[in-house]
Amino acid sequence: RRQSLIEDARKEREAAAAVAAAESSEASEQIVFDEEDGKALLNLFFTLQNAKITALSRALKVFETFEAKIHHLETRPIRKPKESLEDLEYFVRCEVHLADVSTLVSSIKRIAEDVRTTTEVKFHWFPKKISELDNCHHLVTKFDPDLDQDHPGFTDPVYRERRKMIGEIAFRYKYGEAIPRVEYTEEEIGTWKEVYSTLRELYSTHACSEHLEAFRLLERHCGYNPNNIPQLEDVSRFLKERTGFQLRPVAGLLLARDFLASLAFRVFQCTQYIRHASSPMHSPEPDCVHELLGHVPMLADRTFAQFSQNIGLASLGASDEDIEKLSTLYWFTVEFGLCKQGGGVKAYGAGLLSSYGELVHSLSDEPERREFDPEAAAVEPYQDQNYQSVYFCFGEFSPTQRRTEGVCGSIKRPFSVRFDPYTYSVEVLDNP
Ligand code: HBI
Ligand code: NLE
Ligand code: FE
Repeated sequence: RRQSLIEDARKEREAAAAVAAAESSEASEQIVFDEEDGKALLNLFFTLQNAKITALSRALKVFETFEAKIHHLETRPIRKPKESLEDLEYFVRCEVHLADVSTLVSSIKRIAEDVRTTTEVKFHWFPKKISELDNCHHLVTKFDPDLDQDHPGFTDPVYRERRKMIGEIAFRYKYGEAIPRVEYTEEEIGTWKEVYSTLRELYSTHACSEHLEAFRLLERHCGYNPNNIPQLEDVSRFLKERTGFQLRPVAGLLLARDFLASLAFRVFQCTQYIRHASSPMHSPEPDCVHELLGHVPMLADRTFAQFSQNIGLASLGASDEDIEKLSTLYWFTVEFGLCKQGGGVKAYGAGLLSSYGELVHSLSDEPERREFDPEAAAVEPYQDQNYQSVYFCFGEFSPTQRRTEGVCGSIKRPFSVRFDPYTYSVEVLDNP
């Protein structure tokens, strides 16, 4: 009997969804959520004609159908302005799947009058196992060479075509597959060679010891040299052996939420195309130079890998404001961090280690350098078009890792997560 009730509820839900989809005029005034599994807190206010008792039970049936958890249910007298009649208003506060909000509301609208609603997102959908990163592919079109007139490739149709082709690899990619190899053109290898040779000279004086050590290994085992753009599949295998991090291809700048979520599973979303030949010294967007020379060597360090994963774990299901904070923290550490080492200041941020223009700038007298403070770094404004004017500098990785965990720990969620390294999944634990 219970089984058939559930079955009925499911059918009703599907039918209601179909009706709602057909009511396209109504859809425009509703919030559309494409989240599969996140939760919303929904406040509904409505009246029922003549306070008919059958209308009330039909309304309640809707909540049952959508498995809405009712937090509060209240009837209160109101005076309808026109009729100046005493009437009853119903107020329901409930927790419901994000994806069901609009269907639930339109179902109530068919039964009740004067329906008003407010919605808050309780938490966002997030991947629970590594293969679900296949759904974390939402691109930001900010630096797209097809759309952004300031992109150095905007007026270069050959470059744009190439980006599309390499982007296709990422769009088609599914977790578990080998990352397809790209045969880079002579021009692309020329760009790589110029950046590689210049940066390699600078590293000995400008890069932190962790980067230098990993770089030596990459040159020995992973085909890093001025004449070869390493293949993501080979680099991914190397990283997996060192720290358990692996790469997956991505077609450009990702939504911060998706990008950070992958770090929780020790996956780094990695671009495969290269910057335009006309701007080798700095690019505002990630490209394979940035990933391979900046990020990969750092991800080969155990402490740094753990630090990156911690930011990722804190981001799962977090509010938009907290995602913004974690992105900013990520920006001033993983991308543009400096540290004190051997009596000098060195770079460990990938955005510095992949741009010879900014690497020199960051260690010159021009920018402001502040001592790292995680709370301050999580809210410092920044721009992503040109060199930074402020950098945060810290002593070593380990003490910072603990202090950053403080920021990560301050992220408020109605649950906590634990990574299971055997199954590459996260367990979600409800807080008491
Ligand atoms: N997407 N592909 C990609 N690479 C990044 O380094 C990256 C991103 N999206 C957002 C982002 N970095 C950061 O600005 C943080 O918001 C996480
Ligand atoms: N500015 C960096 C570079 O030129 O390599 C890329 C930064 C990406 C956030
Ligand atoms: Fe980056």
